[in-house]
Amino acid sequence: MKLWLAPYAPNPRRVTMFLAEKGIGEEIEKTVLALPEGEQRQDAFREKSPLGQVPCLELGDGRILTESRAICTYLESLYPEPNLMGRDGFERAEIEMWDRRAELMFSMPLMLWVRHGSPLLGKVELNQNAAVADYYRDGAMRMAVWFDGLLKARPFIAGDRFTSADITVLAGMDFAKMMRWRPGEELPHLKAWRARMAERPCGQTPP
Ligand SMILES: N[C@@H](CCC(=O)N[C@@H](CS)C(=O)NCC(=O)O)C(=O)O
Repeated sequence: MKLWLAPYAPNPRRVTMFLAEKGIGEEIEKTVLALPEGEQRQDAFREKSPLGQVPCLELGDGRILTESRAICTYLESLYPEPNLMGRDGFERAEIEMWDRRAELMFSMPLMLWVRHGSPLLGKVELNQNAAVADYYRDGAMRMAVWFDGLLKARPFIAGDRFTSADITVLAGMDFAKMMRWRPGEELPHLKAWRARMAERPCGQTPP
């Protein structure tokens, strides 16, 4: 299998963190694209990933998957242990619920804040808009408070064990370092969770 990714890109990092937690990071061939140079928009790559986005996974038989969560779902089926996405129907749905909340309401707003607000992303987000950056920052900060409250009563995003939902939150939060944001004393539970994540295989993966 081949995986296309890019440095500092949070969605491919969801996959590399997932691989790290499975302990199979070395088993997949990786190709690194330079997003600021527009390599993701070149025809050869678009034939694989029509939206010109990473991550992109190509199987040995040439079949392609894009979308970070879909790639993780497939990898979970190949490498079921340690389980990161649920063991039975209810648990799978519950983890998906938390993963989608994490992605849609927190990590994606964080990513859009960075895309629209960081001068370093000007060659990737070609329509940067400061008002859009502010809008998503405010939404993400409201959700940071919500997740902080959640983590007061549980050790992980989806409950009492580490899952793909933790990876999704971590990917967004680490990307937001580009805006010099990280949870501080005002978000003690999110800050403590981040410190725990740093000790895990996912926390050791390069940005
Ligand atoms: N929903 C997709 C989003 C993929 C995505 O936005 N990838 C970014 C990097 S994090 C990208 O390839 N951007 C290239 C561009 O915008 O030109 C996923 O979860 O994989």
